[in-house]
Amino acid sequence: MGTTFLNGNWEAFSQSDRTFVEMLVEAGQQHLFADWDAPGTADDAKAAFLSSLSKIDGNYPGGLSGYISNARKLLAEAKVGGNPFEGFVPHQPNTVDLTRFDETYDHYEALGQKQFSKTGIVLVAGGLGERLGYNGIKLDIPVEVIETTPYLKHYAACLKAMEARMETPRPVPFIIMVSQDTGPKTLQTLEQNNYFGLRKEQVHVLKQELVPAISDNDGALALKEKYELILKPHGHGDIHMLLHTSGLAAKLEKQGIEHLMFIQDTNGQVFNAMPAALGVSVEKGFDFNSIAVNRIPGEAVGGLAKLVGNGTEMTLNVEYNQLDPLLRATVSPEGDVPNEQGFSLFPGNINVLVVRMASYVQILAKSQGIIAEFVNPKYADETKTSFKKPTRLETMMQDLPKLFGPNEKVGVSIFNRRWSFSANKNNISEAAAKHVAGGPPESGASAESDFYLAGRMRLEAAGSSVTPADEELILGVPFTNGPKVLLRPSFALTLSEVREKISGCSISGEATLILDGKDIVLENVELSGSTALVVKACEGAKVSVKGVFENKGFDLVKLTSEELASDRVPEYLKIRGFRFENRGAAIHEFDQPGEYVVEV
Ligand code: UGB
Repeated sequence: MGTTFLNGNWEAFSQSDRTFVEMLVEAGQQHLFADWDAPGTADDAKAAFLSSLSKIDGNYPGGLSGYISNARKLLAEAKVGGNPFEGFVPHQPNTVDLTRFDETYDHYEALGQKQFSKTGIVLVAGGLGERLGYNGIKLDIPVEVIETTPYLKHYAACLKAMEARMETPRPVPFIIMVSQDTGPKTLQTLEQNNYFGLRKEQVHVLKQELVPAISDNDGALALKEKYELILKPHGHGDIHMLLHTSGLAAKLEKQGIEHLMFIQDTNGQVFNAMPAALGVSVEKGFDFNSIAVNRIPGEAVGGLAKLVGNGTEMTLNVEYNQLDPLLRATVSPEGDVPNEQGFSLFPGNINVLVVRMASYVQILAKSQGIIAEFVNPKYADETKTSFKKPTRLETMMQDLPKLFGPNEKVGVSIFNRRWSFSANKNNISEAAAKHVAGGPPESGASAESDFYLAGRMRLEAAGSSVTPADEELILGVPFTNGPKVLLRPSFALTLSEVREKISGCSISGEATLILDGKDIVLENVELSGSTALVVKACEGAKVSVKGVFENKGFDLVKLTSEELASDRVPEYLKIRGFRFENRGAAIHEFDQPGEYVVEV
């Protein structure tokens, strides 16, 4: 090949470098080498550039040439601007309503619990959380600040609790997807905390890589400067690729894992829904079960819809801005209209997914784990010939059913929203603005408020009397300061367990109840005012608690404007605007097996 554009560097290339560069030139990437300095100048930068290209080539199934040809195809489609749902008519998906705690809910929880030993948990945690603007990884942020439990610790505790409920305990595989932004800190947190009691071998950290940005419709890779590509995130759909290329999905299937549950980094509620969602997947034989919430028409949350047409049907997440026009163009001239309860027929996707391993592994093998990539170029003008800034291919984990055939079953399990989803994604001012606009704030304070709410919901399901404190606004974000109920996963993972362990209790106002340990039983316990009761029992410690407790408990202290601006105040407090101070909570800890009574 003609190598004059390489300005004499060709001679210095190894044979494998030559083959690689030839491949890139054939794929239309000659510009990457066009301005090269003569040999002797910037040789290290050239070598580093080639090695970064080669690393990217190795990471993507089909290599860089595959990435470039996928980009060209998708960019050509984007230019035409066709309707991705042409020929499809949206219908209500196949749903299971789990918004109420009734016999159906118990039934699915019981089924789900039996499935714990055949389930793995997949946590996608490669995102930086730019909307939150937190200096650090989101998994390190505490979901509550009475005991300051980081999200990762909470998730690990849920896995340990699943193991403790198996007939023959086995470690629950825990797959964590990280990125170059989150990887080192995630590993550091795991190491420093001894994997939060999990076995190191059960934790599989997979790293997603960035992909090259593309500067034109021909798939030209974009340069930041000479010898350096612009790289961008490829999206949370990378998890499918990594589970395939690492061989982990296939390996876990061989080890008897039948379901994987995919979760996000800051949704502390997700394990509330986990047992029942698993139960639904088992009983209904769903290959893909989307955990969803009721959604008000027009709400900025993707809607789950069964799309029927073109001789096929598929249940998919349709972004809210696409759903309404699709409805208007097909079955509903008024767009997305509410049902009698005020909800859309198309439940909201919260990106918690339960996937059946057998079909998943086959689909990964067929697709090499590249799940429905898409491109979203911002064109410079109507000719759509150039972009305002380089774009890239992206993929989303919820798009897996796009690869399903007629035999794969997709269903939707609808849960109470605040029970199953309350993420920490927005900084205080954005959260306050969202609240004013009538939407969920999804911030540190609202996530913490809902974390306590889930505890109250469990108590109520067990027949306790629960009277909440009034909701207040802290820096414009709603927060309910009680009762703050933390029934740790060790204590209960299902409603029936709470019923077995708690009877005749009453809790009100700004009181706090924290129970951590499998064998704690509460009978006729009363907590009111700001009273706090904390009981922790190790394995083998059986604790029976009775009586009317009274103390000053935990006091909510709002941060002053000086504290909010101070470097000495931890950022995890500043993102919520308050902290708690212990003014005399009753704390009972039992770290030796035995039988104990706490009675006042
Ligand atoms: N994530 C990764 O692991 N890698 C990435 O490259 C990107 C993200 P965001 P997003 O909860 O309401 C999702 O940024 O993508 C992880 C759904 O697509 O918090 O804007 C990241 O660490 C959307 O349909 O959310 O939107 C985090 O754990 C809706 O459900 C997770 O992916 C929306 O979430 C989500 O990333 C929502």
